[in-house]
Amino acid sequence: MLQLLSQRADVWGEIRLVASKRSAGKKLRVRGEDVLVHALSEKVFDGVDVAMFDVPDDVAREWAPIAVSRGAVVVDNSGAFRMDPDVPLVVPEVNAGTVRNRPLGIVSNPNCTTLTMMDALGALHARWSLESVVVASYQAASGAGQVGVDRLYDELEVVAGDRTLGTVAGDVRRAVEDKLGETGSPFAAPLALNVVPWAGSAQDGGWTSEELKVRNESRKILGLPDLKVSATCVRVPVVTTHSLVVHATFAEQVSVEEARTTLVQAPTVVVIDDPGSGDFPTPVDVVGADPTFVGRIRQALDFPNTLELFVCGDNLRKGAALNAAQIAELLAEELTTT
Ligand code: 11C
Repeated sequence: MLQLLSQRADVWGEIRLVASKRSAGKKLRVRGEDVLVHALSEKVFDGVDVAMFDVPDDVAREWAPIAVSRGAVVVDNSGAFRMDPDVPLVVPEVNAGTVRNRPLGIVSNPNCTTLTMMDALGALHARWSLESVVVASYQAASGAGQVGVDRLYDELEVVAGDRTLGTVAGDVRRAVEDKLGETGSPFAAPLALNVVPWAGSAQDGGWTSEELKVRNESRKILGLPDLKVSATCVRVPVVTTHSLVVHATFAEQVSVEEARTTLVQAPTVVVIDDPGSGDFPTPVDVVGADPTFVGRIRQALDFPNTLELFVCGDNLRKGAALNAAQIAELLAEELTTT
């Protein structure tokens, strides 16, 4: 977030940094200046127009209303308020207008997996009515935070150099657990040399919280409360950038050429789709970039109104900090023009 605020247009007078007591007193670099970190308190929000929250759900639930009571509009990156009907869930390229309808003074930033496909699906839905989405995610370790990135690198160090690993059931797990212990991983299984079909917490019916977020948040952002969505979320040994395989069905047949043109014309979507020349997006080529990257656009052979897409997006940028910054900029524009 600090990096993004340093890279984007300066619409902010003062940037005030707030954190827990543990970090208070430190200085962090923002927009070329060393800025003091304040301890979280009610008073610290006085005089703040827009408060960007990047904290766990329970902290957001407690402190967002306090920031609002002190006069700020809150942009919240947690899951605490996303499905509240009085809180808009905003992706500026898709539903920017909803930001003004915020009776609680809070605007939510969507989950990174949902965000990875929203710009592309929003552009297609604006032209052809979307009826259903079946999606499988390939989620990066950084979705689980710094602890996830550290764990992936630690596991990769354990397995590096042993060319026998991954050939016998249980050998990778044993090697990782012997060196790193059986507990302490944010992932449900070893991530090195593996894929793990689990992200988030357990929910009814065998679903994960992440899969339900993709369903519920997509419906809310696209304004389609009955959109049929089915998601399976999978963690892969990638540091940063989530990828999604999207099976999107529309009310009518959509030609690949027209879909490609629509996506190319979408300002924040980049189409890389020449598989014959080996051109398609992959996480290692996308990381650090702002747009949504789309490739492998195909007409599903047995589903006449369905397109298959492979989508990649940096989960820390568009999937989190960038979208939150864009929302804050919408608010800044509104607050300076009204
Ligand atoms: C992950 N998408 O990759 C999650 C992280 O609802 O904001 C973000 C969770 C959220 O693990």
